[in-house]
Amino acid sequence: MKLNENNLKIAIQKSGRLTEPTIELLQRSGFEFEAYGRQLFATCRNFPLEFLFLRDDDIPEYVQDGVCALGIVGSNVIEEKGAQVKRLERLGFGKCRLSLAVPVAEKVKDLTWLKGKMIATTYPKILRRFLEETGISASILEVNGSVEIAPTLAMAEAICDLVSTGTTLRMNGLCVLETIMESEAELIGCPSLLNESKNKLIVERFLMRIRGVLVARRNKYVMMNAPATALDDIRAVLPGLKSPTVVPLADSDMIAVHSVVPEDRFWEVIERLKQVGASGILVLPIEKMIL
Ligand code: PRT
Ligand code: ZN
Repeated sequence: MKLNENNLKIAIQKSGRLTEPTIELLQRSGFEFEAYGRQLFATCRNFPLEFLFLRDDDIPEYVQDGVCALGIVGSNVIEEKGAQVKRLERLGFGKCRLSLAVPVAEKVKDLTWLKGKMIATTYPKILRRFLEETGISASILEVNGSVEIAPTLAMAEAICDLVSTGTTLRMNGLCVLETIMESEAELIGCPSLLNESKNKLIVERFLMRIRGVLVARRNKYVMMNAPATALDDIRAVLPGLKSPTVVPLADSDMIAVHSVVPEDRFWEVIERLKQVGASGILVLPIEKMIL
């Protein structure tokens, strides 16, 4: 298989935590391609797009340098590499926090404890910036992996590492002292390539498809029955994109109301809808949503 030079290229993680959700997002957005095994790239069957499978650490630079027009990688890697890329969209998966953690047994109260201590991390740049901003003079030990065992091995007194469930910290007798940054997978682009006239339209079409899935994931389609007299109250509760669809029912005192409700306010809205008289509430996932 040969790379088609005219196609837009997108860098994605070859094998790791972001690989599966990235491929799932792209396929759900309608891009058809094979993503198996150890191949370096794949061609999209129904869109002028090539997928390059890389180590996540290399993705920001590949996009900055224009080897790929687009890339999907964690905010933590983008920040650590300091790459000059356009941050196009937060993707809602691969969520974690970059945190400072210390031994539970030390009963540390605040950041000043770190003064003069050694902190092990794979994120020296982000950590250095944080220490400068907070005026704490501590040393940084750069390690390549298994950061969490550094305190047990007496290599460092604290660590700065990614945390998601917190299990790894707990298993190593550590706890979070401070969170430095929140991270999730992001879609990034090469500023100069995105602006090239030959790419503009294709990038726009790519973004519309991705955003169609992202917006749909953040919303639910809600249908309910209610007394016609409750309509004003229901409208006041619904945060909908535009006015809800209202359908008369056979029983003339009743109406059906359809609307879109954001996922993050979902239960609050449903509870209030019930309070103002809605019943038979049906909730449906949305496949795609184009604004
Ligand atoms: O081979 P390659 O270089 O491509 O992959 P990698 O080994 O460097 O990265 P990978 O696949 O482990 O992670 C890719 C990205 O996933 C990271 O850059 C983050 O943006 C994101 N991510 C989300 C995480 C985590 N959650 C996570 N929990 N990356 C790593 N972890 C590790 C963390 O380092 C720690 O060891 O999981 C452990 C903590 O997890 P909990 O659940 O025990 O708290
Ligand atoms: Zn990596």
